[in-house]
Amino acid sequence: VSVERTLVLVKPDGVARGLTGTILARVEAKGYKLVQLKLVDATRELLERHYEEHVGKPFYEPLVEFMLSGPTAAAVFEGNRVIEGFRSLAGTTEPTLAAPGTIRGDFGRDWGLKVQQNLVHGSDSPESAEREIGIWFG
Ligand code: YYY
Ligand code: MG
Repeated sequence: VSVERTLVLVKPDGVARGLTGTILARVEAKGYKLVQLKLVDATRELLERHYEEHVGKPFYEPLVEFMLSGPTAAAVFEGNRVIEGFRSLAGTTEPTLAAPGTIRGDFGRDWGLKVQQNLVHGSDSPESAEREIGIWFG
């Protein structure tokens, strides 16, 4: 087995729509262990660090503005291959294309160009997970 930790965010759209518990419950029901949890009013500084790899891309500024629009639920989950496993639960980035049965596929609205409103974030590698958990939980 390969026990990992991953950062899971329920983004401001998910919190505002009252889906925080529903989303976290799916991850727990899969068998992953919730090890940290808090509600965060993200700052621009925090988001610049979190989305460092996307600085300069066309969607970067709207993404940051969206993430500043309300609180985010930040969680750390632990489990065997949870990094890949959570991304599989989340579904692909664009909610319209995300498969039914995934978080984004079941709850994501078609926001047209507002791809950033896709409910959740999950770390994409062990290195990203360690970096992102440090940013959100210190
Ligand atoms: O890891 P994931 O969240 O699925 O996608 P990323 O490529 O890391 O992009 C981060 C975030 O940026 C994505 O969740 C939505 C937003 N975004 C966007 O608004 N427009 C794009 N063309 C690509 C990503
Ligand atoms: Mg990503």
